[in-house]
Amino acid sequence: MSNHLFDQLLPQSLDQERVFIAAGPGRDLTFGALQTRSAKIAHALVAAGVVPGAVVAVQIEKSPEAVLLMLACLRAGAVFLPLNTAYTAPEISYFLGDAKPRVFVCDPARLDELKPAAASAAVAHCWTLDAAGEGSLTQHAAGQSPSFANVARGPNDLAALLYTSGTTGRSKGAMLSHANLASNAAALCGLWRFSRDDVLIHALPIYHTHGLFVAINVALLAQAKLLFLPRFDVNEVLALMPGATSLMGVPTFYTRLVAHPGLNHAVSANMRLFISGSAPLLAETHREFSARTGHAILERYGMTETGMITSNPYDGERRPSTVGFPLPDVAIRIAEPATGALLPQGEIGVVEARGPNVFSGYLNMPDKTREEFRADGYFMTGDLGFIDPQNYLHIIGRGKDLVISGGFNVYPKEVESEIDALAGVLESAVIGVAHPDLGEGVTAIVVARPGAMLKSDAMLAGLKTRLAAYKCPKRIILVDDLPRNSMGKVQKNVLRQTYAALYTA
Ligand code: MLC
Ligand code: AMP
Repeated sequence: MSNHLFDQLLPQSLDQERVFIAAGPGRDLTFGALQTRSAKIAHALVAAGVVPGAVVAVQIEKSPEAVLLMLACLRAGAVFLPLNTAYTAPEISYFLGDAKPRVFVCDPARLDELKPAAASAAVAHCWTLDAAGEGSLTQHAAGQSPSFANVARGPNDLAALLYTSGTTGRSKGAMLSHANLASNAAALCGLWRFSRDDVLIHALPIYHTHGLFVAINVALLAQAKLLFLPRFDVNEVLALMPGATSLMGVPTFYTRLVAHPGLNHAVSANMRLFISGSAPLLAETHREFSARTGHAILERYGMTETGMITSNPYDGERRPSTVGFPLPDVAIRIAEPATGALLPQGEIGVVEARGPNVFSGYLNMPDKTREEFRADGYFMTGDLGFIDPQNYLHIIGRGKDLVISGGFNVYPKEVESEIDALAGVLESAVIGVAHPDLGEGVTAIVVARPGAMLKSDAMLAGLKTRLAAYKCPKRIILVDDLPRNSMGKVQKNVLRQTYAALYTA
């Protein structure tokens, strides 16, 4: 039966012996193994009561088996919900409560800690999978048949649920359909000329759009090979480069590569393409990378809700500080944020996008969904930008209060709420401050209650039990009061100016 996305990613005719994921001795996955081993997992899911449309949530380390699980979910008609491995138990509790998965797969080391969250969300099965591919999931799959009749799924059926933090503090589950993912993968594969000859260094996490759908789906469509690293390590990436053709990364990958003496023309001679996205790439990094390697980094722009929206060209000029042109079938426009009135080319406004890549809405949040779409179907990204005379899109800031640290989004409101809940805190303001490694560093400006003695270390320790480590402030600054405008609103722009040189001075 036809399964829209899976049939495109893994047609039956593939060369079964070819390696898709190279992940070290004994861990490689061939295209044949992708079929047979994902079939076994799909049977295990169905046996656990995963019916079409049911959610399967996972918080697992990166491994080839995690990719098999994603494919198994597609085949079983389930909705795959990957969660950041850094999330704490309170964070997981929210996601499980909102998405109500039938099965939750977590790391065996965290099973005891996370079981109560699963129980209170009435999750039927809590399974485990570790970085080595071991766990109860593997045991459930072991005795199953290596062939599976895929559940029929059409273009509009949901394939994945990805949470993005909300400006109000509550994370929103973006519902992504088979067609959203299939259309984006096909567009990128063509645009970036991926083929069977490609060997892509995969050092990104696989719980976000970038590492999961951009990297894995494009490589699958092209029948390329992935060199799978558990995480980004600059030495390992440089060591793999002579045997690879391409790299996808967040800007921090590139600033770290540029800072390494081993980056040069020789080491990158076999590479054909370096792609950057998820956060702004500094023009300076772009230029230095070119000077050191002869390669112009190709910067593209996207979001969880939309997949990729624009990309610099493969053949034409890849312009620093721009994110290029809309993908085929994707339309973008610049509008006045408050009224939605369209702005003339060159003027700065909110970037809006429409196309087959754009999600269908946020789970359980019809009002929020309506608020973020215009009546004619354009999605308001919340990013501010303009289109230059040569039609390149420039992202120059964000209308939304958001910090992007090393490619991870952190919503200040969520961090402020947790800080404000700490004993002795009167109020706080969280801002992003230019950071040489992470792009922006999460920074908290905190006011104590009268008479309270606050200590940054103790505050951080408290925050780490509640918030994923990447959301925790890199610095906490104690002040007597926060700057406010005449309406009483905290002036974050003043704080950003005051602390602009915090990490660079
Ligand atoms: C890790 N830490 C971070 C962090 N990553 N802190 C702030 N920001 C980050 N991004 C914390 C750890 O918790 C740890 O804290 C300390 O920093 C050192 O951790 P590390 O493990 O050594 O860090 P490292 O592995 O070097 O990670 C940095 C990184 C990684 C940049 C390589 O964060 C990364 O791979 N980022 C990619 C994010 C990504 O995939 N984004 C795509 C989103 S999709 P402690 O306290 O324990 O010492 C999207 C759409 C689109 O945006 O367009 O693509
Ligand atoms: P996420 O919600 O994690 O998908 O993050 C999406 C956000 O990342 C976008 O709304 C942008 O703010 C930002 N982003 C992604 N790619 C780029 C880029 N190339 N330049 C600037 N910002 C980017």
